[in-house]
Amino acid sequence: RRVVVATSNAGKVREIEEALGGLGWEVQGLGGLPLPEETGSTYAENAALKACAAAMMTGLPALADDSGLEVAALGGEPGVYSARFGGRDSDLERNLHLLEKLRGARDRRAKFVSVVVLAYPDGDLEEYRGEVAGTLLEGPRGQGGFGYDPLFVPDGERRSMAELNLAEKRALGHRGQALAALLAVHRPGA
Ligand code: ITT
Repeated sequence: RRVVVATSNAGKVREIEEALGGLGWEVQGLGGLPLPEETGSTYAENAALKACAAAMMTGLPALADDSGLEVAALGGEPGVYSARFGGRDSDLERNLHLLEKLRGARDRRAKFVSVVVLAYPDGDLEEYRGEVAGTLLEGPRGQGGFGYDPLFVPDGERRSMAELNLAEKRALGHRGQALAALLAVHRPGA
């Protein structure tokens, strides 16, 4: 089956292709089509905005992910606003901003959340959610992944998310959990 991935984030594209490819899913990019502004106040709303827009524009089923990092010591921030945390423009600057905000903090617990929406051109929607709890390091480690991955160690793991390969991140991570739920619903014979 063919699906358009409605994201401008290359890291998400890699992870979604790795999770769905080879299981009979043909994943295609947005091909330069614009994504709507994320005006929602929840992951689910924003994921639906992106997926619906792409499904309308392409006439194909479209999949979007909206995700974020929720930091306990910051009352759950940056959460839905993770991509714009502190008004910083790059992953590196946002990671430095996060480290600065947490300087001296003893509570370094955080969780990643992902909501994946699969939208159809007729307006139908499916929603899947995944989460992973962990702790934040005092400095970055690893070259893989994207975003806050170099600062985040999932519970039960010693390596940061940026030290995991794609398959390992999928097995442990928030996006992998959401995509596994989607795959369970859509597996042949389900
Ligand atoms: P699209 O909206 O185009 O998909 P985006 O990067 O703007 O791309 P979001 O609005 O969902 O996506 O913002 C999520 C942000 O949360 C993302 O930019 C990262 O900073 C962070 N994030 C989400 N998933 C992550 C992951 O798996 N690893 C590290 N950081 C992640």
